Amino acid sequence: MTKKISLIGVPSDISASDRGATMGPEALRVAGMATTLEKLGYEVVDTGNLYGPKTPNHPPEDGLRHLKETVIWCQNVQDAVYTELMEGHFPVMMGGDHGMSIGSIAAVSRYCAQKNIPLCVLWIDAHADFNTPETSPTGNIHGMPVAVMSGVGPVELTGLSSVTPMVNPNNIYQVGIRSVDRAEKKLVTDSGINVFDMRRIDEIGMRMTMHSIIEQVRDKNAHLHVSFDVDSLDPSIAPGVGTKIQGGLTYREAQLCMEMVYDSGIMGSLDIAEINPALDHKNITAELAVDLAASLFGNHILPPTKGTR
Ligand code: 4U7
Ligand code: MN
Ligand code: MN
Ligand code: MN
Repeated sequence: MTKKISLIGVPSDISASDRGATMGPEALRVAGMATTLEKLGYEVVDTGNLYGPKTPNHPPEDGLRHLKETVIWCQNVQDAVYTELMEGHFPVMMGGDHGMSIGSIAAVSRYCAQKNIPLCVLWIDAHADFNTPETSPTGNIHGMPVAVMSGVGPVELTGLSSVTPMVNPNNIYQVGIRSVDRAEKKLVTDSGINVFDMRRIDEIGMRMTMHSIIEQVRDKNAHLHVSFDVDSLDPSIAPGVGTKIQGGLTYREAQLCMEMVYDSGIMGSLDIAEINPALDHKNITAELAVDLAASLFGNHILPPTKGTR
């Protein structure tokens, strides 16, 4: 992993239902994102916040809310992320609602095509985010990015990258899932994405879950993009999110997930999405996200001992 990290703020709630994720990047800064990573030995540049249209709060049109505005945000994210990747920097997107990942993954898909390496995505979320305008109960585009990157959805979004689909659905790995809408279920099942839902994590544990995912990504010699929706965490430890679903990842499950990703050495880019400071208490959700990000970048309790893991 490169030692140069570029923080990119995406202060948008354009594709969410609740307002407030616009304040997510600042909450992560206040929680010490840059200094935490610097202490781990990285050179960190905070590139500041991207700009985009303000949230008009319109109802859905043809099953989509704020499509035009979301496209502009995602184009801006795509440009910034592609530039950082081509510079050899590790981009960390500080969201912002999860719609921004359409932009970041569009960029990563172009970067991987350029370098001729496969792309895998680790999607850590309570939700499958596989809705389409036809299935979505809300029309909110933050519930659609996994479908879009798989090539399913409005062409304004699926066509944002020159690579289609942006990611082969067999290369998408979901962890933490526990809320899939009625009509979304069939799409998820038919898509071929790999879903480790909460029941499966209960049954086999986080260690086997991550072991299995990491082995597969390693075999594919792929770039791993990690997209971390903080609503994957149990709402008792991460209340600052719009769509709280009980039965989420515990503190230790989440830490182990991040620690194992770091040890694998395969992560190449990261989104931290859906922190909503308007719904948080004393910034604890952003602080937890920074704590977990530290593990993703190598903050071990003790240095790993050979042979024990
Ligand atoms: B998030 C929802 F209906 N499925 O599509 C939808 F329950 O990025 C929620 O994972 C989507 O936070 C949540 O609107 C999107 C809803
Ligand atoms: Mn999400
Ligand atoms: Mn979610
Ligand atoms: Mn959410």
